[in-house]
Amino acid sequence: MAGSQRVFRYVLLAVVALVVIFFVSASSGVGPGSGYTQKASELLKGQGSVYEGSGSNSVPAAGQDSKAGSGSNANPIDVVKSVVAPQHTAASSNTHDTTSPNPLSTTSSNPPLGQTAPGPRMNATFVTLARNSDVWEISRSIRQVEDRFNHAYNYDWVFLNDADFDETFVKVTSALTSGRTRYGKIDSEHWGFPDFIDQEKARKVREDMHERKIIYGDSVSYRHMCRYESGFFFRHKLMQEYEWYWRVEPSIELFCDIKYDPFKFMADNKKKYSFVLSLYEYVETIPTLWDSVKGFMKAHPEHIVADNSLAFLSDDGGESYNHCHFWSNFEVGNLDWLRSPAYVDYFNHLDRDGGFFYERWGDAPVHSIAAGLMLKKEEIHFFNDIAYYHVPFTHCPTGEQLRLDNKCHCNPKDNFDWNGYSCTKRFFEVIKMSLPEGYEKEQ
Ligand SMILES: Nc1nc2c(ncn2[C@@H]2O[C@H](COP(=O)(O)OP(=O)(O)O)[C@@H](O)[C@H]2O)c(=O)[nH]1
Ligand SMILES: *[C@@H]1O[C@H](CO)[C@@H](O)[C@H](O)[C@H]1NC(C)=O
Ligand SMILES: [Mg+2]
Repeated sequence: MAGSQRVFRYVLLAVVALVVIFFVSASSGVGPGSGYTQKASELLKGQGSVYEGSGSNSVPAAGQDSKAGSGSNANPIDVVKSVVAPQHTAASSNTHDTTSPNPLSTTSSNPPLGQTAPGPRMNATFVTLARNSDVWEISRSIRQVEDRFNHAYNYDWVFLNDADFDETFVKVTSALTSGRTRYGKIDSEHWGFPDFIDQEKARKVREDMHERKIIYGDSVSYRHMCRYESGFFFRHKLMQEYEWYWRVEPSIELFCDIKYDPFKFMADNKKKYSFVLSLYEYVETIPTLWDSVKGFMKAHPEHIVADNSLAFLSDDGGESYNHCHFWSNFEVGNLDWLRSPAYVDYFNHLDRDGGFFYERWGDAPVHSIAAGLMLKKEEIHFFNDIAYYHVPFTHCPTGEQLRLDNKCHCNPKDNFDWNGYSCTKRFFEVIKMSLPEGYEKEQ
């Protein structure tokens, strides 16, 4: 009897094993996981060809839309999405749809994170300046912007680069975005040394700044980037098509849901420029910037607006600069203002003085000073409810209820706003706005 019991145990074990194998193979064959595996391997294949240097991996210059819809040059990822979509609808009516992994689902697309927001859309786009090597860092940023806001609004996203974007960059970024993606190459006259710059003098400055260990002090490309963001991105052919922009850099974080349209908020409230973080600029990078600004004010008094926020920039009525600026890695702003004669005259004046190359002027103080002198106070907006991180600073909204209502995941202790190195308190004073309720307890 002992022998037949053992045989029975073996048979039982074999049956159990077969059942397990059956379920595992069935679910991995058609489950959502397999869709992703396929997509991931396709991406890897694509990347491989880029590294092998197939020669045809560059995107043609400015003006290419990657999400062209149903045309022959349609994004392969969009094609995948549209092919599987109807099957998904059919599967979701099945009662087995709630298991995970779902053995009956034949789709690889996620249900939408939220419904599309009703109402009008502004003439607006996200804009990112990036290198191909930034692809994974910008992917993190895009994912957060989409999850926290754009999945419901589907605004376009313009990517700009001084080189051609490669296949991987285009594929990955267009897969992550809910709106149309567009890829532009920067004209060489917008990215390079103007002819009036003395190369020898500029080189000596870089060597000197390198020795003094000034951040990016020896970098040529960083200077081109700062000059481009100061004076040219809004004039790019692709950007000419929009009235509003939202700048996004690699490796940023958004900590709260954004449940309304910041572009529409700007338009409805007659705002032209906005910020979330402000601070004092590193003086070594801009020793003569204010001299150049004073030269501009003298040459173009007609561009200086009466009800400006000079008091945010200067403690002595404009004699000297206090180095306060809005951090420009986040900006929601009006492109028509940047393209206005006032701003263009301002940029040209600064550019002629050479400080983008003979010093290391950043686009943040350049934009901020323009906003402070050429916009009315009330045209500049502080977005307390857009929670944001760019190394090394965090803006975590003041006000616990606001943070809870918007599902924020930042630590309020990390908020930089009421820190002594922030200029945000000064901004509140200048625009005569009372500080947010409870700020004392959150500093
Ligand atoms: N295409 C291109 N983009 C650049 C270059 N240098 C910087 N950027 C972009 O310009 C922005 C600012 O650069 P980043 O390295 O973040 O500077 P930081 O934030 O001041 O430390 C980011 O969006 C970068 O991706 C460059 O040489 N070429
Ligand atoms: C969007 O704004 C740009 C720049 O102001 C303008 O040229 C374009 O006609 C606008 N598009 C629409 C649809 O309003
Ligand atoms: Mg950055």
